[in-house]
Amino acid sequence: MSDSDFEPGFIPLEHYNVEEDEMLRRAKSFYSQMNSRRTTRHFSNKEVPRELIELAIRTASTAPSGAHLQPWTFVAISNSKMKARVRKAAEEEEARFYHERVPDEWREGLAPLGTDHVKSHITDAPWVVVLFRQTKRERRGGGMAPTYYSQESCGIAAGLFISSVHNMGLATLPHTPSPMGFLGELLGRPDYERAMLLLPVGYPAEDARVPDLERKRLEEVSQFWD
Ligand code: IYR
Repeated sequence: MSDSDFEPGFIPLEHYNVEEDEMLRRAKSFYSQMNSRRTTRHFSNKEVPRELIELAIRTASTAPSGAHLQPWTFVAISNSKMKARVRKAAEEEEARFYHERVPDEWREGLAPLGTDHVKSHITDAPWVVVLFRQTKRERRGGGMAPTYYSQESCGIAAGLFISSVHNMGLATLPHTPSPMGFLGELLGRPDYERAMLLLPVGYPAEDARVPDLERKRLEEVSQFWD
């Protein structure tokens, strides 16, 4: 098939063949690498070059998305004053959550994680990245139009961001201060963007700890119809 056989707007897929035993080797190696990822709340304040954060955002932005609209904005903050303002506002919301709003069964579910309203990771980590989901987009001809499957699209992008950060040897934590409206206000985002995740990125602290948790077995998370 020559290039001219393609419909306008299409180009040939660049795909290279991988032998099956090499596939298995790569699949095992990637699984092992990802299985070593843990979420910690303890970050060092050691600096991280901006280029690494840019690469994590570029990687996240390779995610497939509804109608290829890429309905996300990653706001990366290293400015100490802004991190302090974000932390203060997040802690105010979280204090209300932990002291007033959290239902008993949710409190039970959180107990093994040892979380509370104190969010030191926001000022300890050298970078805080906030993922905003775009519920609308600017239309080429002017005016606004919807985005499609933006939750799914941003969820996939977040997964790629987390994988990229882990793969480069740094740590991150998907933090969900609730409600998150304050982030759009503080960071000056348009009202059609909704904050979805706050991700501190940095080196884990020397004495970083993680809860002693296990992952579900394959049989618990899958069903096969061979
Ligand atoms: N947003 C709160 C509570 C919280 C909720 C879940 I679900 C977690 O997995 C962890 C925390 C907080 O960030 O502390």
